[in-house]
Amino acid sequence: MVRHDILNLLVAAQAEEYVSGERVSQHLNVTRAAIWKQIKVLREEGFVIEAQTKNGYRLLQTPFALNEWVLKQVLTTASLGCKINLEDELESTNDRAKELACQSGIHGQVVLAKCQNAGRGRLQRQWESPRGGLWMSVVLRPNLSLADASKITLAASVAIVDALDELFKLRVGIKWPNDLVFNGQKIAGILGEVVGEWNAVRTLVLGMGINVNFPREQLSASLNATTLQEIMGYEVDLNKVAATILKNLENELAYIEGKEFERLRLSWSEKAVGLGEEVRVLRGEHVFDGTFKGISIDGALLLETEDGEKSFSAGEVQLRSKMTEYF
Ligand code: BT5
Repeated sequence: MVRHDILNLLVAAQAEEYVSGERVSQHLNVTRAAIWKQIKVLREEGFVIEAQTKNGYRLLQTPFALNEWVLKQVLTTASLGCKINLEDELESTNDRAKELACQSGIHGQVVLAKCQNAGRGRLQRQWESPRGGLWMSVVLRPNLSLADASKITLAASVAIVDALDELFKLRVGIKWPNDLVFNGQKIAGILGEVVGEWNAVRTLVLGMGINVNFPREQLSASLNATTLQEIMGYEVDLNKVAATILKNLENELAYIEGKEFERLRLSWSEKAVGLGEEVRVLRGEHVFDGTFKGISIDGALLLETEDGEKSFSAGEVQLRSKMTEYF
């Protein structure tokens, strides 16, 4: 794409250096007028490009909005993000990723949408996905049994928490199993789905939704939710957030494939909210009260009750706090 070629030329220039229209035009074999047209499109996409009649062009700032070229520039992964599909609008990035997984099934393929019309949570719950959020799904074909593959959603929680800490010094907590919360309000959710029969294809789609660059008011008032913009007071580079999460996730996946489960259990536990506290677990009509002791190596919740220790796997139960408002 000519636009990407122009950007490549601009970043290849030394800092503070201008690239003349003449040079771009010769290099890409297009007219200077055509280049000017593309520069205008790039500016509309959020690139800040200085244009001086005498000196030429200079790239001053890349957009904070999702942009395939910028994302590729900041990605440091080996496999995750090897292929990127970025759409303006999708029903659900998980659904598109599943379609792509069925067609080609490339490990590491990433699907992003600037907004989703039918974003999904677990159990067909709705996931509100306005513009400015990070709505991202990754196709994974890990070398794991299904039981171990289910740990990938725990790894995703850890990858996101670490990324927000690394980039913004923001400490969010994990509410078992996969909700990310700040001051008790949900800021991100994770949806892992197996594609087809595990033994046949060993493919899963990992969806991650993070409320980033939009005000809290864009979500339904009834939700106990917050956004990064609300917490920090400013917008951030979505491409950097995505790239950092993918880097962390790639590392966590390598640990899981190397069967270093205790490492994942510990780093998950460090970030958990409610550990050691009195909680209530709801399984259908049944209520269990006890102390939240931690998670097992498989990610099951361990509850110390009057009748001894009980374990609950994710998906079958709901967790409630008995004391505070953070759940
Ligand atoms: C989740 O489900 O938390 C998983 C969310 C996964 C979303 C990503 S976005 C990219 C990919 N494509 C998709 O279609 N999905 C994934 P669950 O634990 O079931 O929580 C769902 C509940 O969270 C809803 O019932 C609401 O109460 C609440 N909720 C909905 N939208 C929210 C938002 N934007 N922020 C915070 N809470 C929200």
